[in-house]
Amino acid sequence: MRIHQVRSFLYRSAIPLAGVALAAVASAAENKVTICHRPPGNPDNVHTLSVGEAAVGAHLRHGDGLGACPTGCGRDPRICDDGDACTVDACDAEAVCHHLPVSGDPVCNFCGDGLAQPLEDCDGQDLKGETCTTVLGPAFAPAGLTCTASCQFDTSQCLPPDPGED
Ligand SMILES: [Ca+2]
Repeated sequence: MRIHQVRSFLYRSAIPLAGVALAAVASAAENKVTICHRPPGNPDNVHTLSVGEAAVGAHLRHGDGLGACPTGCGRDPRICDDGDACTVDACDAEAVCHHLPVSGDPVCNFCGDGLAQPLEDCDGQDLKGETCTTVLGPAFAPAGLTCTASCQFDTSQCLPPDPGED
């Protein structure tokens, strides 16, 4: 073959060969399955494996699971415990810890539960027994004290005593 004939032959051959090579790679990738492997006799060594499709049945029979092994709190929800008795600790489906404040407990500060806890001036109707007089002094009548949505006293409605009260 002359050089232009060789080039032409290589060009014609390369395309089908590249196609075969790509098909082999794709086929190899399709035949791999991700499993969570629990080694028999060594259950603490749980780890994610990629195995051939043909081996999946045997793995499932000895207790492995399909898909990657859970990680983080998905594997051990106890790691979400923040040691704070005023939060409810939970692990969600994405293995992310959540710490939700406890509502309605006399010790746990939770603004909006209607109970004035230690770090709050007030909460809703619970003014801890305070009045305009106790908060602002004797120059104000008792009535008018309210609580803001952020659990602080609102004294905007506090007024001096009615002069007729004397
Ligand atoms: Ca509260």
